[in-house]
Amino acid sequence: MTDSPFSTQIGAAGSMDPHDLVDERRLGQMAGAFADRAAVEAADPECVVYRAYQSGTDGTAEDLLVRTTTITPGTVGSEFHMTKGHHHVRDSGEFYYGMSGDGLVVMQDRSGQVVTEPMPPGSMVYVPPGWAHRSVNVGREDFVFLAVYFSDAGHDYAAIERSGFAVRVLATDDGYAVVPSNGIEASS
Ligand code: M6P
Ligand code: ZN
Repeated sequence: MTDSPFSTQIGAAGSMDPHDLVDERRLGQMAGAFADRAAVEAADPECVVYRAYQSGTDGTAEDLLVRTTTITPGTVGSEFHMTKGHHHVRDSGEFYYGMSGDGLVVMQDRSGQVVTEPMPPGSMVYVPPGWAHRSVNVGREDFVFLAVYFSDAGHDYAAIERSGFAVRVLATDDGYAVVPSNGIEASS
């Protein structure tokens, strides 16, 4: 819990100074998120897929957290680098703000309905309560975004690890395509 007012300086590349924690996710830690098993095995497990800086720590329902996430550019097979994706343990909303690079947010409610929203610099996306969310770097540079959510929201990865999102975001000759996951071999 953060019990005093504070401020932090956010850099263009997503750094936060000061910050309370840095979370770095490497490919080897999220191999199951990507569909192409052979591509995962051929890739460097130490490759950093994203890095997040956070201010404020998990605390009471009244507290908010702010977090920047920088997703590196790249693909695993033809699937773009992305976050694992999660529901909140306590259904609650989240604001995303696109800072730099080309991103896309994939959101899916518990009935399976999917909505994707591009997140160019300056855009704000609202993730309503009950919608799982995953961010994808669909560009060639770092994709940096800022997130604000309740500090007691919690990350529930289990449902996404079990059945995944209904769509995947793949690289194409002229950008990206959002395609149904059906028929794409899942690696977990
Ligand atoms: C955003 C927020 C964080 C989340 C991070 C990475 O910054 O939604 O809560 O941890 O993205 O997403 P994930 O944990 O699903 O990999
Ligand atoms: Zn969230």
